[in-house]
Amino acid sequence: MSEIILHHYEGSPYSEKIRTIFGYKKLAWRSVTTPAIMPKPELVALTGGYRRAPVLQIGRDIYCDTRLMVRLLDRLHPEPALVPASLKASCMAFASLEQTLFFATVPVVFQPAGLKVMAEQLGAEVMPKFSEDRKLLFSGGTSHRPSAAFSRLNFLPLFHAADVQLAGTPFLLGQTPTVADFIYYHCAWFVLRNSGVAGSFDPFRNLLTWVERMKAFGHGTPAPMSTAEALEVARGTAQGQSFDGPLVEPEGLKLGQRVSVCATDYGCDPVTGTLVHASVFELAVKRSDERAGEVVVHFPREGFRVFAVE
Ligand SMILES: N[C@@H](CCC(=O)N[C@@H](CS)C(=O)NCC(=O)O)C(=O)O
Repeated sequence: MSEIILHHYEGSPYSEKIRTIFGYKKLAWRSVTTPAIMPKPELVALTGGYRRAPVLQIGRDIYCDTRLMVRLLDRLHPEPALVPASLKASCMAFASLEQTLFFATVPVVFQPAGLKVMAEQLGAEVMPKFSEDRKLLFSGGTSHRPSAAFSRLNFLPLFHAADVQLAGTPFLLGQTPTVADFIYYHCAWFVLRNSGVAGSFDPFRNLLTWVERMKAFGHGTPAPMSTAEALEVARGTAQGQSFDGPLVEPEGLKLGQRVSVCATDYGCDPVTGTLVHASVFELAVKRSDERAGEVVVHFPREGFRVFAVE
């Protein structure tokens, strides 16, 4: 089987979700660093337009969105499971809470004390462009940049609830971790890695103990890879990965048709190609790129829309 390649950057919370899952599943992987802001020419050569972080690559198959990556990783490496059958509905409930949690934490980091540290972390040249980039990220989507008012209403209740729950159990849904823990963890990590605002978690002692438990999983075994090498892997792989779930064609569309797929919430840049699979779990589009060759780009069905193009 081809290696798992993760395109990500250090400060990305959703990337930390996947890196920590690699640690929990004890996986070896190749690490390609992408820019935190546009332009991301090599990443876009692989995805065809999708710009968010992280992106997972196996050979010529490119997986967008961590929700799909969680399914893929449980399929390829079932033990330990992120979504055990006995907790499936509970895991889905946490998954639907993920964006609320993330949007509650972003404004905490974007307070003046957090921004100061963030500027040091991102580097003097990136920071001034960051705000403009994120404005563009949210243009054309159904979501707005998370506001301080939203955070004030959600941050404390959501993390207080987790703190209370973690008083009686080592992980959110019991004795072993599930995807619920990785969802909460990457949001907490985003705040805790920023010394300007990390103190926001001081009241939550059980949560802080759990954070140490999560951190102890590490990141598995990463080995660096250049973007050029990742493009070469895509070009040089003939064998594709299997698809996720039985065929359920989207309304009015057929396999083989030329389509565009894009996220509906933010980062809505369309990816255009031939529809090669559609199930209730994923949409897959085959496209050809000068640098990446023929690739198959996979998206979750949820949170993405697909439409015919000429
Ligand atoms: N639903 C997506 C969200 C991904 C996301 O929002 N990632 C952030 C970074 S943590 C992002 O892409 N920000 C813009 C960028 O990095 O260009 C997922 O689960 O992968």
